[in-house]
Amino acid sequence: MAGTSSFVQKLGNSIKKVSESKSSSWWYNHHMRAASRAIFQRIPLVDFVLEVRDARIPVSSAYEQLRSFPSSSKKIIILNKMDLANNSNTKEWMAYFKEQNYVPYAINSHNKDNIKEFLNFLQAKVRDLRRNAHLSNTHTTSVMIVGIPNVGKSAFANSLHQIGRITAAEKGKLKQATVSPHPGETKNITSLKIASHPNIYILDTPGILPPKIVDIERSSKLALTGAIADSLFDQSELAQYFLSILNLSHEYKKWEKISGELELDKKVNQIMNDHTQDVVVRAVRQALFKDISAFKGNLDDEKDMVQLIEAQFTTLRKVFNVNSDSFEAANNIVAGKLINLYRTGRLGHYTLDSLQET
Ligand SMILES: Nc1nc2c(ncn2[C@@H]2O[C@H](COP(=O)(O)OP(=O)(O)OP(=O)(O)O)[C@@H](O)[C@H]2O)c(=O)[nH]1
Ligand SMILES: [Mg+2]
Repeated sequence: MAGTSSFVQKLGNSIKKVSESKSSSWWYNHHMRAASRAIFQRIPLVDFVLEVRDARIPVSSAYEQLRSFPSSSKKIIILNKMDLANNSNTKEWMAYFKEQNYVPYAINSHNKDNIKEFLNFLQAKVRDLRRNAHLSNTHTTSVMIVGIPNVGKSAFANSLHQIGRITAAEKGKLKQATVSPHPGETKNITSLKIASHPNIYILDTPGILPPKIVDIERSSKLALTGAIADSLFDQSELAQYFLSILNLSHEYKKWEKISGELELDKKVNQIMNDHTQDVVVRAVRQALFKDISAFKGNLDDEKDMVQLIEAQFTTLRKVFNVNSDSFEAANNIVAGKLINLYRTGRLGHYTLDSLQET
């Protein structure tokens, strides 16, 4: 997309440089290699594979190791974090995957009703399997969750376990998978029970990225959604890339009604006295709306986009009340705060993979 491409290039090249600075890729270390092998060996043994992807990047978050695995009714594509993606884009992606003969399912792992519906769907699949394969009533079904890091595999597994049809005693006894905002949290394959009579077990697995990601745009999207560790590249570059997306979207227009409510200085004072996130979110939205609306340049022109983003950083330093001796350090703090708001869905809903480009 014109207007975002220079930011994609900058961020993507930074990520590429880090990955090439080590003899083997920094994200594909020996832990990942071992986990990848263990997962691959188990795939033929399980009854279902749930490939968890990020609904914001339905293609860029594909688990490449599954490519050599034949597409079958055994595999279900989960578009998780649907609450963070653009709703109508998710519907279009669902239709696309169905057309391609995949079985897709969009999920918000934090939503109980959503998880309940998915459990019903999965149990119907399990019943079909048992009938078609003439399995005995005592057959235990195993379902493996796979995917790239940080797409919400463990959160999904935990929710299925918590909502699952097992006794309270079993829930109390059984362990939980660790969930974290940072990629690479899960290190081992963990089994969680999600249904009894007949038993269904779910296997949570470590997130795996391919050893090399050659596509610069793809690595930028993976970085923005949180699949690649933040410590490995410049947070300002990431925030600039996000702002270039926000500035070209329609999301900020929804913030018009809050734009005239309070002057920025008063707002900053209020933030200093009130640390609830709501006030900060409103102030950030208001500031971004004002800057974009007042901007007279052409946002398809990269120079103009750079100028707007510089102005937005200046405003955001005030909104977040960041004072630092170094300009660079201040911008990094602003970037970290902005990215955190984006990743928790408080700065709009964006689907970064475009169906038209597929
Ligand atoms: N908004 C939203 N956040 C989610 C959802 N699912 C998971 N998360 C969050 O995403 C982050 C990553 O979740 P995890 O379950 O640890 O991800 P993972 O895929 O297991 O990550 P690795 O173990 O590193 O491969 C956490 O902060 C979760 O709370 C969802 O459906 N919506
Ligand atoms: Mg995990």
